[in-house]
Amino acid sequence: MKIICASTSASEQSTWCDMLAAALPQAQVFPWLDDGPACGADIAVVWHPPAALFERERDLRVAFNLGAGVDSLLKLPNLPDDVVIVRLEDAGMAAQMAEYVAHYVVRASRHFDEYEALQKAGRWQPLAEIDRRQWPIGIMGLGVLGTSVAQAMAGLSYPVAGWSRSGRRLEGVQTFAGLESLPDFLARTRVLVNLLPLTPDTEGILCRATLSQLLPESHLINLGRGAHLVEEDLPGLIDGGHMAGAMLDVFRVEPLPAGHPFWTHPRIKITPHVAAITLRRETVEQIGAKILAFMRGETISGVVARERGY
Ligand code: NDP
Ligand code: OXD
Repeated sequence: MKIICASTSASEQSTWCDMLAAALPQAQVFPWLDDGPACGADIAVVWHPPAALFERERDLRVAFNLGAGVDSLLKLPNLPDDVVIVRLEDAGMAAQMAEYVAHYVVRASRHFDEYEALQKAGRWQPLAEIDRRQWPIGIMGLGVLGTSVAQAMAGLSYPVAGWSRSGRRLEGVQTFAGLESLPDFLARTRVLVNLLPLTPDTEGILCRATLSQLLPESHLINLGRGAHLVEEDLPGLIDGGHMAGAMLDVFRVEPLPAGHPFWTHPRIKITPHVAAITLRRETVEQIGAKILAFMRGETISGVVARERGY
């Protein structure tokens, strides 16, 4: 069994190689080298690999993505049709996503920003009690991560709805299916959480036309990909008073360029694509087990449907 590992930096790559070699002692593990020879790998483990990988390594049967989103991998021009693409499923990311959303919603709905300001002013002043009916949360994408967020927020008694292609059902969550139901889903939502994969169908889906259908004083939490959001549309919706604020983890250009208006907008909070970090131990455990199952000819989960784009 030969595995080639390609990641975004030499040090990242060498950590993944060491961990994969320790988890799969029967495998030969090779780091990607820009000017190296082909190593005849049948398996690739990758995060944003160079396009040349799939030109040089002609024996590949399967590529395991070191993340949940496969948008950049599927865009590689020379990705062979017969290489199976497998994405990461949860591996510790679902709990992180739930924490991220809970942090934002609880902070906003329980007035924690105002209490911070009151403390600075030396004032003891209880604010209005929470009315959870005023905080309907809508989650776009009810997959592995969206489901975790939906269950966590429903567990905190917020009204939760989820929107997906198939309209998959989830106990305690109102579900909506497909484009025709998007207006109804948006019209009942005050906190919109995006956990869609980036595909030709979802690019630019967070724009003036959709965001202006949200309830007044709405909030956006974008955790999917930067290209889901038409970035120019957001500040105007907030400054105009229709939206109350946003928390963004992903951007069209990452790192977010210096001088970008999001850096300084008073009602936009940003984090540097860390909403759910790939956890090394859980990831190697998952990919290691799937590699063994794949090589035994077993069916594995997380195989990407190329025609759907996720
Ligand atoms: P899944 O594949 O498990 O779930 C995707 C969900 O999106 C499914 O419910 C699917 O519907 C729905 N969906 C896809 N296309 C459409 C569409 N056109 N219309 C409506 N619904 C659609 O993915 P994950 O939950 O594992 O991950 C989601 C995304 O989160 C990743 O693709 C990645 O971009 C992002 N991510 C971001 C991270 C960060 O740190 N910011 C970390 C990890 C992931 P259906 O159920 O019907 O198939
Ligand atoms: C992912 C990511 O897709 O880190 O896993 O964004």
